[in-house]
Amino acid sequence: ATIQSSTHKIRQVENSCLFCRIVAGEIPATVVHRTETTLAFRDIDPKAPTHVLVIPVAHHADVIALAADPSAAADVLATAAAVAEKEGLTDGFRVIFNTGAHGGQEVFHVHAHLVGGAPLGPMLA
Ligand code: DGP
Repeated sequence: ATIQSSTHKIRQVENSCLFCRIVAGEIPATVVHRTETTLAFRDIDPKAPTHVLVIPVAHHADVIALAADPSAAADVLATAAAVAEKEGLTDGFRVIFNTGAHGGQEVFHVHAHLVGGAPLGPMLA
């Protein structure tokens, strides 16, 4: 399916994809930042004081697919950095892409978890 964006470019939407539906406004989310190519919204089950998901508007299943679109990958990282600044994460944060079964990925529209706002402890506990 395709939908019109605000700048009238046609973009690809996967109707069955939860995060495409959030982009399309069909499912509500607490949006904290938006660009032409990215969306950042609060995780429904936050694991830290700040837990924001940053996604490309265009559907890419995982970080491997995102890496094949360098412009979208850079935009996702730039939005993560902008949200970290907006959220006041001056003491640091993590940006995590869970990938595949061993990575614990549950939603197959690539998303960066931006987590911070408290000391996060060792990553591999
Ligand atoms: P992952 O395991 O990396 O695929 O993480 C998926 C994350 O998405 C998980 O932390 C919970 C979050 N999530 C799942 N469904 C929704 C939703 O409908 N809205 C929001 N805001 N977050 C969601």
